Amino acid sequence: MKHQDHIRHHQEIHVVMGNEACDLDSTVSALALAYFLAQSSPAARATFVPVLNIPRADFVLRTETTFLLRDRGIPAASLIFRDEIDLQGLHHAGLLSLTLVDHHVLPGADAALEEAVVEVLDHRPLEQERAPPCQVTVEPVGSCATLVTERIAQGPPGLLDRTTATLLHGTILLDCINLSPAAGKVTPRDVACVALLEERFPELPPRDSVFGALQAAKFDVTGLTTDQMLRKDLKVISSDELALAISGIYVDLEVRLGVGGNRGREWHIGDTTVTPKSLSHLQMFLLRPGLLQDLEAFCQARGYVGLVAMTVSFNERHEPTRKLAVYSQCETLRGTLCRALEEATTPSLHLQPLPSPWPCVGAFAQGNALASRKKVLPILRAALGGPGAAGGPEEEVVPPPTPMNSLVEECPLAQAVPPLCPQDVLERVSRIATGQPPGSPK
Ligand SMILES: [Mn+2]
Repeated sequence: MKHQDHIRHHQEIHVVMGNEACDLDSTVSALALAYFLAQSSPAARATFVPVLNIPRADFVLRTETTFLLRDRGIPAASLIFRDEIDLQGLHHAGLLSLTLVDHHVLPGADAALEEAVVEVLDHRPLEQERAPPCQVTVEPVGSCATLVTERIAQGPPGLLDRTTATLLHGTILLDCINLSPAAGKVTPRDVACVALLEERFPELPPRDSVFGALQAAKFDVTGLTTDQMLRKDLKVISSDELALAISGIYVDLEVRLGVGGNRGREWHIGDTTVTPKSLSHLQMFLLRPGLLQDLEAFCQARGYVGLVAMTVSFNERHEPTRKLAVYSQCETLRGTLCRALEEATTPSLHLQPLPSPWPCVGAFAQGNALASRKKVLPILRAALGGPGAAGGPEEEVVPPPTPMNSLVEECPLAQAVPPLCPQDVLERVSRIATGQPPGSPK
């Protein structure tokens, strides 16, 4: 049933929705909880709908999520994205109940939906109190999927199926860095939930391979266009008149390994001859076919005066190497930005100029590898000038940055691809989507 029909038939819609970053935790928490609620709620009065809180066009950027759902046989076509459902309209018609997972403060644009919130499941520090009857579960665990797992485990027996368990298991492992205490994210409740899922479903793949595959998928940009690569981990800073994009760049595994059309190829940058094996991540990015046209189109479409691209890679000892490139068609601005980066003292970036294949791109090795984008942003903001630039707003563009993690270098996708499966997931998701109670004939 379409939601317009719900309005016509006065049928209540209960939406379960994650945060606007729509990371794996938000997605899986929404899917698993909506499915559980649909199965466990007594009357089929409401239809439970998991909503992914991004436009469908951005889903391709959440590569760890697309990987896990594809692997579990859940097609993107069965999902419902934020730009496909009129929550305000449903709410105005008095038909919306809203459960928030993996966040609990609605963004300003959604303030009108506040009255519809009936339940919250979140794992970040409580910023907003809600009065009963709204049910609030806010616990400092590593993953919201842990809270969803606990909730399902406390419910009627037999409602946890293998697909849901696989999704929750993978999400907790990814969020809690494979339950590594050293990473500082895992709590005893996350550990207990992973153990519970493994006990109920002994056929779940080993933790290391699940984590490795998800971690690799998160950073894999194979198949993304340059525009999508630039949007995957994008920040924008602006002065009164100018906006500048700063993108973390991840590199295509296939290109890095020199497979496909790149085997045996070589390029000339300045006096240097490079092959795929000797290419740095930055060079690989700069040598993408059609790069200059893509950069220009990217900046023009969004009103950016330029772009700073940053790469990070890690050696066997997990030590980072950082490089950056400054692109702008405006030579003056490009010069200003490059100089500001070269002359910065708080901190000094220790930049070494690198040969660049393009005159409108300045390329540098960043000797101070500890200076992450967080440290580089204020330097660029000051260079961009204009009143208020020093403390100006820094707009985080959805999706937010993918956290850097040295493991990306060592986890080829080859690991752990569990067998593809099941019809029942498809069916189930389409049941949730079309508003049929579980188990009812199609
Ligand atoms: Mn989360």
